[in-house]
Amino acid sequence: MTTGKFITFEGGEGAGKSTQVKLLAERLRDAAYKVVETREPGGTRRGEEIREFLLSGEAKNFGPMGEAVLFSAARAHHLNEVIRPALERGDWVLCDRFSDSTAAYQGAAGGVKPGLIRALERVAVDRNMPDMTFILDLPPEVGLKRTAQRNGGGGERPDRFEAMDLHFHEALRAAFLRIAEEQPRRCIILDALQAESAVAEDVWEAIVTG
Ligand code: Z5A
Repeated sequence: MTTGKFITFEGGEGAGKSTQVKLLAERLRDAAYKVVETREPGGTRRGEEIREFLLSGEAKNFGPMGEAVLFSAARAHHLNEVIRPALERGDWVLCDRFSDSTAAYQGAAGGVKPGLIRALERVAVDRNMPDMTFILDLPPEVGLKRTAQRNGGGGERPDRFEAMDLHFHEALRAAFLRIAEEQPRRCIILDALQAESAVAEDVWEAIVTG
């Protein structure tokens, strides 16, 4: 593990992506690697503004295609400002969601045609696909229960995507599994029903074996 790698974490709500980003970052830092932790949408000041616009539901009237364009614009900026410079320095970049989320949420579950999703990916991401992507897989009802508990027993309003029905979340799960099947060299499916520490062990094993 001499130079940095671009690692992304994908999956449905409450699958444990943010938790695993933190655990892997700690482990890499303990091994003296430089690590940048980031997320999508977000990662830059402008990206966080677009995040607020999208997750508040204000952009919903643009429809899934308009939202896909906004996610992609934020992504292109994030790559230019944060991800590429970090990789050029030799740092590791751990990103909570990336372009597979656009393919799953706006594409498979949202109905934007695969050709349009691929075109957006070519424009926003080009050759900067992740070296490795962990797909954290679990039944959506378990993930949604976890996020409701984390948000204080459901007292907080769900965001634009958390508020979608179970059918949408099941379509998402199937979409992530399909992406992993289509791109087995990049994607690793993890059983996210396991304890946090067990998932973290699976992540670490994949990182060291490479
Ligand atoms: N979106 C999109 O539509 N298109 C795109 O292109 C992109 C994104 C990039 C971002 O929201 C939203 O944007 C997202 C998709 C959409 N939809 N929503 N909502 P976000 O970043 O706020 O939310 P998220 O990405 O879905 O993450 P999350 O809900 O915060 O979940 P998570 O990061 O996967 O899980 P966590 O925060 O690590 O864990 C959740 C809770 O479960 C927490 O209390 C943990 O302590 C607990 N946890 C974690 N792991 C475990 C295990 N293994 N066992 C038990 N409990 C656990």
